Amino acid sequence: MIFKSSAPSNIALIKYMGKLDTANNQPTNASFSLTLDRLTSTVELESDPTLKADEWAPLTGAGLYSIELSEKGRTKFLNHLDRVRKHFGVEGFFRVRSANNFPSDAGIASSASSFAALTLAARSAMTELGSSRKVTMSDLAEISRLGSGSSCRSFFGPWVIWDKEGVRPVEATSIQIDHELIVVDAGKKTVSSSDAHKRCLTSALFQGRPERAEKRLSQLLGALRSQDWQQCFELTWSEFWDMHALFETSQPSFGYIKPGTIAVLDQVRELWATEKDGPLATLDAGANVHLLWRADQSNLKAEFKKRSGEASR
Ligand code: 2P0
Repeated sequence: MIFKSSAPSNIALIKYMGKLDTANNQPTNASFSLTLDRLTSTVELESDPTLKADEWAPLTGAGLYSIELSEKGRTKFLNHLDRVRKHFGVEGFFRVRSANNFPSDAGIASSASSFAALTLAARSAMTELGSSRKVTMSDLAEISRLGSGSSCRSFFGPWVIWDKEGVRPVEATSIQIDHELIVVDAGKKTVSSSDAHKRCLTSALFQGRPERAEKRLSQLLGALRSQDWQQCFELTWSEFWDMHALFETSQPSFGYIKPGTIAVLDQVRELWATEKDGPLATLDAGANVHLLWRADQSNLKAEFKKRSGEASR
């Protein structure tokens, strides 16, 4: 029997960075994200009574780009499957296959979508294979969080808060968003997100970080509700710099920002300066720039593209 599920990625505007409890992915502060419905991971579980352990392989198929997982990545992924299996109290092993609908060199982290898709596929499998345990979407998000923190936000959308009370969708704004990713560097990260969570705690700037993130979250929700786009831009901008400053001031320091990142950010700020309007910009734990345009900004987006093309000539 084969069980297949897909789940979307998400981009945080207020970042989950720093854990109170590493084993449980308990965050030091609330985070807030936009679910990226067009960027998905698909996981397939094949139940096979002859297997002596779970196995992982890339999934192939139309519209899919296969993933290559490191040994560490496979172990983390299969450990999560085991966690879900134990939760549902079902026996038996699976052949696990996974892929994304975007190329792995597109610079998009697929941990959130992959773990969410694995949790959903595993739930289907366990239910079909005899578990009578009932779970809500919130329960599944909580289980998924234990595998990879940011994945819990992928169970809802479009806007999602993850805080001390759990993870839930929030009616942040009626503004329609057009997400664009500017790929600056598609190479592999030298410091994984999980390590970044640990190392940022060594920064002197970590003092006050949870309070700054919480304050910014409440300000950003206010700005989104009142449709004060410029304020949304300023808050989102400060937030990603806050996170990257933690990286750069860790002991020892590390960083993801590349010259190309700065060039794109300069162009964004230039657009805001000349047009008094522009996209929200944010960075993940990587060099690539995520831009959030309002749906009514298509002309401005075209102008930005034209200017960026001219600047890179
Ligand atoms: C986020 N990131 O809020 C932040 C911002 C990256 C930068 O959550 O260790 O893969 O699996 O819980 O979720 C990436 O970290 O880390 C992340 P684990 P995860 O999206």
